[in-house]
Amino acid sequence: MKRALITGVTGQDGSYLAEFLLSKGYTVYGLRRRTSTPNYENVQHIKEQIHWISGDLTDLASLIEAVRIADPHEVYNLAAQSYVAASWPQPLATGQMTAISVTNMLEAVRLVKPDTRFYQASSSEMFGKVIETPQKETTPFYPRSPYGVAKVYGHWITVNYRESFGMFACSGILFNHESPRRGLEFVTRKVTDAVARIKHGLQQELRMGNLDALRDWGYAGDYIKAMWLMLQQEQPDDFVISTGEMHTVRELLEVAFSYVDLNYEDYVVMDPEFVRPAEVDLLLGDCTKAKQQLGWELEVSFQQLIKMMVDEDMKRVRAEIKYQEALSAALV
Ligand code: NDP
Ligand code: GDR
Repeated sequence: MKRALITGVTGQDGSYLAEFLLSKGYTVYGLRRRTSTPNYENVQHIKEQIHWISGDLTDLASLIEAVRIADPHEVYNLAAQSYVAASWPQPLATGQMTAISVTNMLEAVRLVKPDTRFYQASSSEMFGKVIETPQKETTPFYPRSPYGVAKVYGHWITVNYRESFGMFACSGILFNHESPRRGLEFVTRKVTDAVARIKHGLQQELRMGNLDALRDWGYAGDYIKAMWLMLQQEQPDDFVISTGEMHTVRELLEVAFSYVDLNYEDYVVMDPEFVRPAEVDLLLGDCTKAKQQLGWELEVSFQQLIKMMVDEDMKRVRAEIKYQEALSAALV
């Protein structure tokens, strides 16, 4: 039976990956950091099946101990400060959590169990400013945020450990991927949550930034399968994972609002607070290599993804309203 250690297991990708690996019969170890309020929302349904290990990405000793306890065949390094907009006000914390932490995790593996297969969650944000489109494994990086810069470090240190120490270390360059478990500050979820709240009369407007940005949005449930496939190959390598289709934020608004018969123009308000100091105007991935070498295929389209997210947010908001009504009735 294979053992996997996942960092970032409470996040969007970690929760889908844990489900997927459990369904394949893996023993799953999850690293969790101490927080004042425990956050198990994404993994509540599989919480008892995960072997929890306490640790923090910025604390090498805790990572060494995590690798010692899990004795893993595979490590998926997903944990990071993952919100691009937060990386300008917190550039040093982002550097620690998104860049240096990768070396911490690689060192923990190298010192305790160097034959472990290692996956690094790299990002299309490394491409940043458009140099070539569509972007593929050989496209030069030109990051446009402290987050993007940190991910470039994480990518190259992963390649460096592969080439220096012969470790089975892969870097997955994943384009934006979303789901009903996406954090509420990311644009897709911010929009689908607002659609549900506006439809139920709980919100009157939606304050947004740059509506012209173009993104290549896929479904997280499809993308975590690519992570696993990378670690099942004979040789370690780096792969772009994307849909090969891009849409503007404006199109996202159109799809989400019109799905519940609303017009986004009646609700969206431009707010400079959500405009970034430097923008990545366009991301479009070419994942030919992953399709050919990994046999990876996409299952959920952009339209299906956004509708799935609106459906889930509508359900959640209805449940919240019912709960509030029941609570008020009980207090009367
Ligand atoms: P999330 O923000 O949903 O999850 C991040 C996870 O990292 C959470 O479990 C969080 O724990 C954990 N974490 C953060 N800081 C620390 C720390 N110091 N020690 C231990 N754990 C920590 O991200 P996603 O699931 O969306 O993304 C997964 C990875 O993939 C990230 O590295 C992200 O940068 C990268 N990526 C994501 C893409 C996407 O479109 N989703 C695209 C390309 C790359 P807690 O619950 O305690 O906050
Ligand atoms: P991104 O995702 O920065 O691409 O990083 P995000 O959803 O935050 O932004 C996408 C685009 O939408 C524009 N935008 C807004 N974004 C947010 N969050 N809120 C707004 O109100 C808003 N208005 C317009 C942004 O300017 C941007 O162009 C995600 C993260 O998951 C990273 O961790 C990951 O590495 C990359 O995707 C690939």
